[in-house]
Amino acid sequence: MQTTTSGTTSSKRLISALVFVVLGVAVVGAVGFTLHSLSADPQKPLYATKSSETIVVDGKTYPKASATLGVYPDKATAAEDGYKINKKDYVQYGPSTHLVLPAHTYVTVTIHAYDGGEQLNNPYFGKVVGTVGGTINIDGVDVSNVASDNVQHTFTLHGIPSTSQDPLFVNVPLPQVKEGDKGFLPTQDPGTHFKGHTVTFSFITGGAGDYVWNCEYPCGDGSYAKFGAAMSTYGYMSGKVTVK
Ligand SMILES: [Cu+2]
Repeated sequence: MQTTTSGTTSSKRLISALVFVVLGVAVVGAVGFTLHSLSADPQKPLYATKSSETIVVDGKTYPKASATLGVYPDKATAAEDGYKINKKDYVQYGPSTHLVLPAHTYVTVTIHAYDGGEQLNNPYFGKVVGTVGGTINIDGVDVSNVASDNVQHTFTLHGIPSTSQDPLFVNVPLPQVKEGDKGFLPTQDPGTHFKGHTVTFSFITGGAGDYVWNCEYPCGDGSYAKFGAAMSTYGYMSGKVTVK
């Protein structure tokens, strides 16, 4: 009798120990999975297309590469360019917010920008910074700044100061598509079928490194002084740049 009782008790103990271990593994797994999905790329990375051409800048020869992005007021407009990548109907960059660029390369980025806007809260981000020649090309015209009340979004690429990777800072203000009573007005830009602006700029990457970019125009919803929604959700107005 004594033996049976003690046998039952120890098998109960064994079962509860096993349940405890299984639950522990499940909790660790769930936390790991959540952290992994939070840090994962929201879209497939966009690799810049390498060219066989080279270019000489300040006496140095660089290989060339290019990438094309779009900026859209909503999911439907992104879908018109073939990008069905995001769950939320926010303003968004596409096709990816993670760019992968080759090191020590002259990178040319083209952005088709289809949104309206209001006023930058920091006029600094209306200035072009860090591009070759200090300019960007908007619908065929080189400019070095966009008025702070004419910006729809910015592409602002930066990294933390570091001894282990080269500095990289690029700020590109994108001009607004003007709006009338019935929505967006046609533009002069055939590159976007007269629906947006085509903005082209080039910069030179250093060595391998991890950088981030974000939009500095407050384009979120009304919460947090327009820094909510698209501005506070990763993968719409913010992303990564990997140089390798
Ligand atoms: Cu924005």
